[in-house]
Amino acid sequence: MQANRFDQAIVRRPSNSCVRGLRAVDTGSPDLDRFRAQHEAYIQALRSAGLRVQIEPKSEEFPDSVFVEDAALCLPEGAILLRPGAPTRQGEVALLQPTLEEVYGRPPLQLGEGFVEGGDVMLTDDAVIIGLSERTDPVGAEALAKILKAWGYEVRLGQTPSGVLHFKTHSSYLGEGRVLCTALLSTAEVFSGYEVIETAPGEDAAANALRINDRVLLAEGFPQTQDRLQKAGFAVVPIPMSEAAKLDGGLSCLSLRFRRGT
Ligand code: CIR
Repeated sequence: MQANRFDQAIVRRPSNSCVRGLRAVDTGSPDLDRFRAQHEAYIQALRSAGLRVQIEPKSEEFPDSVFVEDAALCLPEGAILLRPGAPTRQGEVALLQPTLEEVYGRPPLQLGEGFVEGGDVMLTDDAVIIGLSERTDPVGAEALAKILKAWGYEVRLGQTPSGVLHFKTHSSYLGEGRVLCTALLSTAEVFSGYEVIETAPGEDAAANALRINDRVLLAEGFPQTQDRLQKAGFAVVPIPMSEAAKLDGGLSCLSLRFRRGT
C-alpha cells in the first residue's frame, strides 16, 4: 500500500479561541491574522499537491480544533474516531463525526476505550506505528490495533520520547521505506527495517514533515534538513508554520489526509 498517496483532505479553520490552545511552553500566542494566512497557504499547498480540500468551519468552543489530525484516523478502509488524551480536546471528535460520515458514506468506527491522538499514529507502506505518549495510552493503542489488524494492517507499538507531545512531532514517513526523524528517535527499534534520514542538528522541529504524492511539505526555516531531503531526491516545498508552532502544532496536525478505496 502506498501510504503517501492521497486525493482528499479535511482541514478546519483556526478559531479566535486558538490563542488559548494548549502548549508545553508558552512562547506567546499565535497572531490570528498571520495564523489564518499561514493556514490558507497550507490549504493551497495541499491543493497544489493534488488534493481536494474540505474546509470545516472554525469552532470557538475548542481552541485546538484546528489540529484535526488528532481526533480521527482516515484510511481507505474507513474512518475511525479517536479518543484524545487531552480533556479539552475530547469534544472535537463529535465535531468531525458528521463530516466523516458524509465523506465515507457510512458512520465512522469508534475507538471504544483508552486514549489515542492522531499525532501518535504513523502510517507507512507496510505497517501502522502507534507511539505511546502522554496522550496515547496502551489501552487505546490496543483498541486501535484491533481495528487495524482486522483490516489487515501490521501494527507496531513505539514510544514517543518523554517531553515530546506526539510520536510524529519527531518523525514522518517519507514513503519508499524512508523515515525522517530527530536524533532522539533515530535508533528506535520501531524503525528497524526503515531507512532513517535524521533532521539536522538544531532542527528537530523539521521532523513533522508531510510527504504528499510527489512532494514533501517541510516547515519553513530548516535549511539543512531541507538540503538533506533534496539530496535524497525529494521535491521539498517549504511552508510557513510559525503560528501553529506556538501551539506545538506541525504540518501533519493541520489536516486529515486520505484517499478512498485501496
Ligand atoms: C495540543 O497540545 O493538543 C495542540 N496544541 C497541538 C496539537 C498538535 N497535533 C499534532 O501534532 N498532531
